[in-house]
Amino acid sequence: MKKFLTVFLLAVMVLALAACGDDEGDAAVKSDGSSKGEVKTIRAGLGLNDLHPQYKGLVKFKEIVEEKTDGQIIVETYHSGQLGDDRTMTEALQLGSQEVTIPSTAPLANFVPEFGIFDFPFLFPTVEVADEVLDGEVGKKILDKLESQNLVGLAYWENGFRDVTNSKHAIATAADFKGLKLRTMENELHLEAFRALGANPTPMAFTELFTAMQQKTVDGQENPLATIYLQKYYEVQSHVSNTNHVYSPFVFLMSKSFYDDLTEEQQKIVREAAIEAGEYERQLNRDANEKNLADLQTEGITYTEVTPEAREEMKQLVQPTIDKFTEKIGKEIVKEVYDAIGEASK
Ligand code: TK8
Repeated sequence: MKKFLTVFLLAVMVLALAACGDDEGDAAVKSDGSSKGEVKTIRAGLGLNDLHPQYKGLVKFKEIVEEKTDGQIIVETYHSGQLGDDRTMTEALQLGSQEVTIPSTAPLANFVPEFGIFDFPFLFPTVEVADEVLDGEVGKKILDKLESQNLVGLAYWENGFRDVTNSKHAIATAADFKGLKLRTMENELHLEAFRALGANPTPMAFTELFTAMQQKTVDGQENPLATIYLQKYYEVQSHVSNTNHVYSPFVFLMSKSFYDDLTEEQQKIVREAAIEAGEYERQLNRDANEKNLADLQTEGITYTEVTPEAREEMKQLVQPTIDKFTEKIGKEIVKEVYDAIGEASK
């Protein structure tokens, strides 16, 4: 009996040691066999699918970070709303149950109102001006406001100039918006701007959009060409117009609690990787614009060119919305953005 107990206790000790050994196995081991310390995992979720430049940019971020940290930080990538929509993933970052998401600025206006400025219709004249303003002083000032929401904004990426699609008729002038049921992002300003154009807008999470168009709950939506083509909206929409009514940035968001737990060197690596991958993503998005439009037409979508005069009329109609939200968000910061646009446009 005594012998049995001795063997049993020995077996228990061996198993306990082996179990401890497994925990050690979780710590990354460098090529020379030395321990890298605890491996940190970034769960990065996107709303768009894996064909979109946004996902390709995230893969670039993953490659840079895993290489530069020698595997101390690993990045798990999720697309097509697998982890939720922009708003719910942003809330997950605040709670610390997810580490990265890259939403459009529009839903972010619900967390930091100043992001609403980037939804002012016809704000940015070109992508070059947008880059200079967003990557400059006032863009950084607005990113820094995320910290009060337990979020860190590491970089601006590109969603792009937004165009309207619908399943009813061509949109050439503001009058063509009349009565159209258009899905907008969950943002007061978008809603009011499309009401001012005569549409009948409804806010909806991106993850519900395709089904809503399929079931004719909405007649149309507005997004950049890459999204319209790569999410196959040509299957449920018959018309697209180059309204270019808003230039949408994405924001590379990280959970502040996760960021604060990184070493200074790791913080530098993830910040620089988000910027480098963002430059890559912006270029991918721009290079594909012409082909996306051509491919949409090949798939049977009717393209309508909006004339400068028609766009000017749209600008007049949405000006009261811009004036109202300038008051709401704050005249000073809005002026800073417009001044930066003026500078960058010279
Ligand atoms: C994707 C969204 C999308 C946005 C929208 O997560 O909601 O229409 O333009 O890109 O952020």
